[in-house]
Amino acid sequence: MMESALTARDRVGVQDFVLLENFTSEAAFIENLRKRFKENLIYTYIGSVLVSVNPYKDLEIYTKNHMERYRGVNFYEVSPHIYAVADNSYRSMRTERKDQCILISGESGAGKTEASKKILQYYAFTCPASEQVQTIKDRLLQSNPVLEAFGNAKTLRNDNSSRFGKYMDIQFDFKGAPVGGHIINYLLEKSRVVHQNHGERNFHIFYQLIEGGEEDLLRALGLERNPQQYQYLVKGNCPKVSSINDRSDWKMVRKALTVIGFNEDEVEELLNIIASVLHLGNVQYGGEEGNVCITSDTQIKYLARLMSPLNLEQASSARDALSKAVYGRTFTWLVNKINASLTYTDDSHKNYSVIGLLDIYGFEVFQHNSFEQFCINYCNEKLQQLFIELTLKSEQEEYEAEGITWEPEKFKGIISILDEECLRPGDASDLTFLEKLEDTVGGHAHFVTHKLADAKTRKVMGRDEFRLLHYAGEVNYNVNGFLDKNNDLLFRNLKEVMCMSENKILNQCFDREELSDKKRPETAATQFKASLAKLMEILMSKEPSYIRCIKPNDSKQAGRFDEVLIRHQVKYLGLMENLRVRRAGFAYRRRYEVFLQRYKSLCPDTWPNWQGKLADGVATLVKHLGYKPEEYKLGRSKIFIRFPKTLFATEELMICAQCFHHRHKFKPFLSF
Ligand code: AOV
Ligand code: MG
Repeated sequence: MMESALTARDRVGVQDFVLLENFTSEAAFIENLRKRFKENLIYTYIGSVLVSVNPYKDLEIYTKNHMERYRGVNFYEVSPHIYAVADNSYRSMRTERKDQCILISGESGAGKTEASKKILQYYAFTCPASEQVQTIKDRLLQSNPVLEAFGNAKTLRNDNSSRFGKYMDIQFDFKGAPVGGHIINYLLEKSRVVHQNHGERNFHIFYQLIEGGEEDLLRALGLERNPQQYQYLVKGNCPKVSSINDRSDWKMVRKALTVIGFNEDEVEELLNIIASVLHLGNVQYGGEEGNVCITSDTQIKYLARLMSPLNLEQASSARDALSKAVYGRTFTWLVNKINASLTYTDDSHKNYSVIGLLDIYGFEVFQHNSFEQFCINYCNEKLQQLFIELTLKSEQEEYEAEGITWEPEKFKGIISILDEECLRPGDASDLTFLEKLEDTVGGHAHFVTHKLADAKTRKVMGRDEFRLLHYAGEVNYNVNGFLDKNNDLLFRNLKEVMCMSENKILNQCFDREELSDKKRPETAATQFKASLAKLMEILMSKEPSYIRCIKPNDSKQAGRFDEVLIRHQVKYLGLMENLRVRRAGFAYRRRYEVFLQRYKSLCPDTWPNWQGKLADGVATLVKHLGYKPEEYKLGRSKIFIRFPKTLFATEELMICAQCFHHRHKFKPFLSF
């Protein structure tokens, strides 16, 4: 039924925070998010930045019809959507001939991976295609289930948590067709292969294979259809997840591998590796201290010979190091294989433009945080820093004054001390690393340890922990295992065995040259740091768009808007500063044709179509609307409006007109 403009806004809020009357009020900001969330309007803009709140339920807003609706349409003509961001980047790439990137950020479970998939689907559907291009489109889409199977896992924060960082270039030819792609992966959380915290799982692929693999296949791999049989799958005591169907996922992954171009032999070799890791995990040791042997006789014999001179702990950790290396390298091999399948060979298409999609692992805090969380949170901090530099520069000082940033440079200090301890012969240990940290960064306001803490903090810190105050919150890191994980070493003789493997994939993963290389390989943290520095360069060379994902609650539930949690994210994502920057200067600018198209019905002289020059049409229109000279300026191709209230008034006129006269002729602006 008819609804006045005011009640419409009351109900669904404003679709661009720039239109908020009380734009400096955080409460008003959150209230607007809440209203929209209640109406299933999960997307809202801050200018061109898209804020997205995870609905935790399937919404009917990703259909082909929706994709059609956003194709080639200007940002502000339709309600906020991730498709609008995708389309806008695409059009900028085509018209301005500048490479684009879409940066998706937010904490673990906020919806980054889903967002990146929706963008890819949008391009696959809306971009032109020939037969060859169709193959690339299919492969681009199918790379997701494969990489998720091998690189995602259930954590306490997210049932499908990315355990690696991913940057994907989509390459477009001069016709705007996607002709190729390239993926860069960042530090996979390999430790998950051998250990999972309570309530978490190993990587999806293990369960998919065991639950979904055909009888013959499992027999050939010597696997039983019961995850509880495998040491590497029981640590988290969580074999089943209600939101995950391992069996149907298996079918999907199996098909995806074929689309990507795996032949039967390659699939077999890949699965042999996955099964070997499970078997390896079941290798148990016994015997006297200092001379243990393998007690499970069905297991691979060579391990006995290789690992006997070790004590129980050393033997187990050598075994686990092998499992991690095998899995980690296989993952990288998989990414390379996908990249090869996405390489467009036609020379005439060498000249392409690019849209890059960044989907990293989000900021995360657990009861127990280790080296992996340190790296993940460091990565998030870097990305946040980039966002501040590129969009909030004018507000940076205030932002820092609020105490919510900590330059990622500080991490470098921690990483170099960690490296020093890793290289130092003698008594270096996780605890000496902690002591060194106390000596060197101990004075920093955002760093504290048990020894340095005040009485209150000390109560919630272990003696083997250090605490960092990140932009997104405080995290206690337990130093246990930091040195080993950073060293990431594998016994030389195990490497030798892997080099001799008949499995073609393993053979490519373990290169003989590595054995003769005398140089010590770079530590994990240093490699990661370098790869992130390169990533920042890539991102800086492109025109960025931002999607800021918000997690509405900690229980993965639909419809629950946890205000405390959301306020925290609004704060640390810098959304209020973002809004302030947008509002500074002319709040609102729009191209003449867009402005005229939208509001032409409000003036008899411009309705139904303005025949003359666009600028004159806009001038006629605003005059009719009673805009005062100080309220606006006409540029070469755009109108600039100084005060949002002017825009409110016009928008409200529009909504009234829409309600009373042309309801179905216009796309609503303030209502969905
Ligand atoms: P993340 O990528 O940000 O976390 P995901 O994209 O995996 O988070 O989202 C987590 C879960 O939230 C998904 O598995 C969906 O169930 C749900 N979800 C997210 N976005 C949507 C949406 N637009 N519509 C419906 N459901 C959604 V992490 O990888 O853990 O940092 O590291
Ligand atoms: Mg993810």
